[in-house]
Amino acid sequence: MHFLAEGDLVGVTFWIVSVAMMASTVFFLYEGMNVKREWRLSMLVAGLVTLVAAVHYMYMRDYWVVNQSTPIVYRYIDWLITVPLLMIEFFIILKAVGAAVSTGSFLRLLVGTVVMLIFGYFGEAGVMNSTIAFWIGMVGWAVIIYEIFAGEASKAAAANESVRAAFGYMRLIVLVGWAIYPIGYVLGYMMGGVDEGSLNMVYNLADFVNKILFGLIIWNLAYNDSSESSH
Ligand SMILES: *C/C=C(C)/C=C/C=C(C)/C=C/C1=C(C)CCCC1(C)C
Repeated sequence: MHFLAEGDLVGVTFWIVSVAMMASTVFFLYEGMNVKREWRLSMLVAGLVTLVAAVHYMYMRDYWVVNQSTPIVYRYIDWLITVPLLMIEFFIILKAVGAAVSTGSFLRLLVGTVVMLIFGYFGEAGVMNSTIAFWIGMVGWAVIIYEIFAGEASKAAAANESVRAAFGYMRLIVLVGWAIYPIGYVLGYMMGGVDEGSLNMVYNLADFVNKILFGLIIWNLAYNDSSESSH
């Protein structure tokens, strides 16, 4: 049997995030029952993101505790499911307020996501040169940033009073919160100055911000919009 050791700081961060993901899931699903009908799907998806992450974090935590090395496969399977779900949120909140965005816009986000993650995986798993993989992955992220800051989805959000602020915070997370991952990658694989433990703590912190805080922003939007109209 392998249990978490007192001195395993990285293991402790895996543990904390796995429990936080579970608790957030309950919170999002529970609150989803109290908001206006239009916001229920957004809350459900926020809860699915943290649920999927909670499951992977249980495995990643054990993998780390036993092997003391990066659970690359679990990490990327998790991202491959949760990142598209986070992208879908941009469209669901627009839809909740009746703004229409084309499927082309959504497809661009999806393609950007897949390119970013597949090449990130190739780089981390040693399938290809980590620097080349990194730059191709960066192009994928750039496509996402363009779409939500200057593309169709951003224009639809700008034209709508009730989602404008939340959309702004959500895309700030994609710009700033998401930047933590490539920074960790550069430090861990390209500059060689960071060990696996530190890289995992960076990724764990990033997941906490980008999944839980992101969901809380959506909850805040849904909550305010629901209480305004309840009287
Ligand atoms: C919940 C998980 C999230 C939001 C994961 C996001 C992951 C990224 C933004 C990864 C980005 C990367 C690049 C932009 C370049 C290549 C290396 C990656 C995959 C770390």
